[in-house]
Amino acid sequence: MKKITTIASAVALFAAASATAYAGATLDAVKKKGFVQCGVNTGVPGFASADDKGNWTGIDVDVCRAVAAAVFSDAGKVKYTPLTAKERFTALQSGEIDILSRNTTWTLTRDSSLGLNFAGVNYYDGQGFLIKKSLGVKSATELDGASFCIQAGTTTELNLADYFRANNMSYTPITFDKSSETASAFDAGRCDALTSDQSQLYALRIQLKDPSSAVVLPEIISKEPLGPVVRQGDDEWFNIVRWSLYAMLNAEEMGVSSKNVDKLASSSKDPGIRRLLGQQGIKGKGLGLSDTWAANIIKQVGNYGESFERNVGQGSPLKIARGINALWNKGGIQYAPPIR
Ligand SMILES: N[C@@H](CCC(=O)N[C@@H](CS)C(=O)NCC(=O)O)C(=O)O
Repeated sequence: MKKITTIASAVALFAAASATAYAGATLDAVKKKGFVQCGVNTGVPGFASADDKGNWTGIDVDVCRAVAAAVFSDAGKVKYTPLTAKERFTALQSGEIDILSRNTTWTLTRDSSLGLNFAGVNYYDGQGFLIKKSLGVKSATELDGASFCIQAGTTTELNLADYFRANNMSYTPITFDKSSETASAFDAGRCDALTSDQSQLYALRIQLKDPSSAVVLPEIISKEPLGPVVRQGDDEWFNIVRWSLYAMLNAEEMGVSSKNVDKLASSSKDPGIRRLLGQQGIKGKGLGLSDTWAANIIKQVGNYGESFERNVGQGSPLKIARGINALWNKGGIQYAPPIR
């Protein structure tokens, strides 16, 4: 009995010691190497994709850029690691990347037993279906017996199984590791339908040989809150990632954008704006950052609305409406705690 107690307390001590040793370690390591290593997807337009010069853009990429702007006053200090759905969590757990910002759904399992922490939600999504127009189907409930092109290692796989079981229908999954493979298999007619987060369906559809040959069905069968993820055990880094996103949301709410941030920093008398831009209040102290951490994010990356419109909204080929991703006071559910 005594032995068991000793082993148990040794384990507890080890856990406590490693948690303590880890606090703040990521920020120190990131500062030392001079960049943020960010895990992104292998290419989903609007979320993360690289041009032929290797420049990455997308709403997920903007989270990485925001953190770099907060830490280094330079949004360009990011290196990207493209990851498939199956590879992403190991890359974060092993320390290969500092942040995973890859259309990743916040779930209980991932937030707890994988040893990870979700720092917020940068896009509220839900799972949908893309089908060939020629199938003549109007609703997902008519898809009994259909085959689905689907990506391995995703919540998509799990939700599809739940949906078909709940509706007493059968289906055949055809799984792939990369979205490009999933999309070309669908294009080549290897499956009746493709299912993924709805935003990604729009991104995949524009990559088809004939985008007008496919339609997105109206059903949304799940909740997919997508957001940046960090390792458990480093609260300082977790806070930096979480508040980098919150700074973008608060900036939109206060009407502070990349265009007016300099002017407002020097002339605004609004106490909320002054706190956001490091003119008064706690400034960068709580996060261990410079006083202009949020101003740097807004100037170099933009506020949340600017990032949304540029990457997935009206300024992008996807033209996705803000919908539930509008701010809480504009009919949506995007909401950030106050900076004070
Ligand atoms: N949000 C879901 C799905 C994420 C996912 O991996 N979706 C695919 C479907 S398009 C994707 O982004 N693939 C990009 C890639 O292979 O890099 C999850 O977290 O499991």
